[in-house]
Amino acid sequence: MTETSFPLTRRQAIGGASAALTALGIAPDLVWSATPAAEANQLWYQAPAKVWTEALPVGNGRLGAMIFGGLGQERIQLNESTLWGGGPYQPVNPAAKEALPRVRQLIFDGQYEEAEKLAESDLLGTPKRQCAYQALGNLLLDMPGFDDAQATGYRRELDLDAAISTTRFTRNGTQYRREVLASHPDQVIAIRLTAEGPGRIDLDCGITSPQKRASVHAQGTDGLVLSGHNDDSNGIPGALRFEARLKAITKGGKIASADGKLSIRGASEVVLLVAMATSYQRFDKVNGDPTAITSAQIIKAAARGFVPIARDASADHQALFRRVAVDFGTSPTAAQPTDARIRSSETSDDPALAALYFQYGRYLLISSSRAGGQAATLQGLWNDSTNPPWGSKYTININTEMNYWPAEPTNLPECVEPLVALVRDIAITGAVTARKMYGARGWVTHHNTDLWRATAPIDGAKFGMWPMGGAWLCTHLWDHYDYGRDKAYLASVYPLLKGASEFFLDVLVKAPRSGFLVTNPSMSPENNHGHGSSLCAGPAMDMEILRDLFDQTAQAASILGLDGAFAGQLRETRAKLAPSKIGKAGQLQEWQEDWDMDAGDIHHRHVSHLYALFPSHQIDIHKTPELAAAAARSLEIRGDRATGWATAWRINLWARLGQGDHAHSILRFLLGPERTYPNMFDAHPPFQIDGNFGGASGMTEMLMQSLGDEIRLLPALPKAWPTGSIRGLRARGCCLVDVNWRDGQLDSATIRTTLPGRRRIVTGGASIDIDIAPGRPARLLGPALRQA
Ligand code: FUC
Repeated sequence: MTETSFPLTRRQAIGGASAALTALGIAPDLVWSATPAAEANQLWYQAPAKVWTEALPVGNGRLGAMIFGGLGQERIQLNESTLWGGGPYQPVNPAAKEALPRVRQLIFDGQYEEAEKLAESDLLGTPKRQCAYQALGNLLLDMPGFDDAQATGYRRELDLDAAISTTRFTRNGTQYRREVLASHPDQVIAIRLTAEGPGRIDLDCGITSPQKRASVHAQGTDGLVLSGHNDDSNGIPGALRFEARLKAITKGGKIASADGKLSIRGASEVVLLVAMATSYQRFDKVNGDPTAITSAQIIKAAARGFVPIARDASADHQALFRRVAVDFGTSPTAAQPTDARIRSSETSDDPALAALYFQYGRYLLISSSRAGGQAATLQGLWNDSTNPPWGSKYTININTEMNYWPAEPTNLPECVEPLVALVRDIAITGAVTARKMYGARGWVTHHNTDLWRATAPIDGAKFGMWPMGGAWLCTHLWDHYDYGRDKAYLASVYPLLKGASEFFLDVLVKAPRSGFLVTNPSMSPENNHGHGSSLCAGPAMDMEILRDLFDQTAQAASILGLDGAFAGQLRETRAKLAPSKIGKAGQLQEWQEDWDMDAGDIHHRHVSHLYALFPSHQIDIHKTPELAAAAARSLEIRGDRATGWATAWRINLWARLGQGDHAHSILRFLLGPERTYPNMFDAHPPFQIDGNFGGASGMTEMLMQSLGDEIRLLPALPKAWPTGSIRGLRARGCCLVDVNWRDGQLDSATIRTTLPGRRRIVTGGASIDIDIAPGRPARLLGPALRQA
């Protein structure tokens, strides 16, 4: 490899990847390292982005950039994950504790409208809204005198494997190239502009910001600094300082600065390094020094230069990305630009587009959720507004959880770390909410949280009065253990599980008619049951989440040899929770009463009561066939088409029901132009990233499911993917799974593990019990399943 060449050669990329794996404590032999065909992992286009949902995302978990690929003017929109509105606050409503028994009674008396009114005035947090994630700025690159009409041979692309976006075009016989990446090791956005031949690059470079309290100044002749202060939000004073620092490194030509802009003339190559930081340190601590942070990062990155930065950034990304490789088959449209394929995907099947969407989901998770940083928001990391839809925050009645559905099975467990860190925070702030608003032990979070880890109910009683957000997130803490079986990690999260359980031991109440224990007030998110409100007691989803929470907490206690009496109390309480019921339409009942057909919208996007089927395993086609049939009936009533995330949830559910063709028909809708923007971002609409992650999870569930020590291969393989393979999926209990299929049946599979023991492998009607151990992978041959 020469000094300036990039991307990497195959061997160098894998070498870098395995070194990075070792640093992560992961044995390289447990990782399937693919060297994918470049084009199979690329999004590409023949014209610049006109709007933001055509621009291409790069991210390192903290710094994000959206690249438009403009000709005469390039816009690179910038994000930093801790730039939110407002500052530390505690939204406890002191009136809540006194009003709570009255709201409960109104609900038990069937006075739902009155209950909602009282909850609205006395139970919601103060303020009633949380703070928003916000855009930081834009890097604008102008090529003076450039006439777009002169350009030929235009192509822009995002390489999901190299994690680099490249724009190429020719003008007056000169080929121009721009590469943009977000480096995790070097914590900068790095941009390189090159042109064939000497001295061909003329460039004016500026930074703008939508933030009201921001200003730009030049630093010497080759640097720009954007500094500012975040805004107030819902009456919460802005408490953050932020800074973006740019340095230009040129080869040849001249560089000068004036009026907060850099002007470069006659250069052969330009490298731009951008560092960004805020003063955020924790939800209650905002005294970081963004000037010191960005200065140090720029000095270090500038000393390294573009090629080492790019090489290390790709190797770091590939250590995660290359663990899974997929082939769902090809199609005649596979050679077309990505936007054309999306446009035609509903009418002409494109299995390779589905594979690209799957890998894009993994790319987006790696790019938006890295250890030490913030969890992926409603828009992951990418947001060009100061007032984005739903604040681009954490909606935890489905959306944040969905973001992390693909993380464990598609072999990205490190990306879950920011979610675990978020739960550690909300267990602290949520303990105050539990004590002051409910008079309860433990901790609670409702349907949203933000950078400041607010945990009170918000937005309106009919959306926010749902105390289960923290409990649902706890199931992700358990899953992280169940996949990796690391007891030290389990010990570190056990107090969070225990605290979440304690809250419910204190607030569950006996339903007067049935005598079962229920939550009250609560709701089945965010569905109006048709009797005056969404507020109710003991919706099916709450009972299902609590069964998992209590089971998993008790199991954690027993694995850790702790709290025997407490675990016993959880088991006793679990037995008193209201059970699942089948209603008059043959459906799984969403509420204690058989109200499903009275609901305000029987096609509602939320399918909360089906949590028991997916993501939970409480309902299972083999183990609880009657409930599974009722869940299928509920799904039929709801219908297949919904908003982005809700469509994606339906794919996962039909996959759990073993209905591959049904799951696939919904997937085609998700991949089509109504639910996928040209840049492959999910359309809620507007853009919300959960559908991307939920879609990747749905495809995983079609090909492999794991439950305890059982691994199901091809449980919902659609006819549209007759032959293919997937390598490197992760199953519960430290297993890695490669599957090849042919003519719609299992051809062969390999199961590897770091944890010796017996596993049951199931496919079609066949099953086999095998003993596997580290270094002794099992190779199975299909379709009848025998050991090779
Ligand atoms: C919930 C959903 C909406 C949207 C919002 C962010 O309120 O019901 O569809 O996803 O979260």
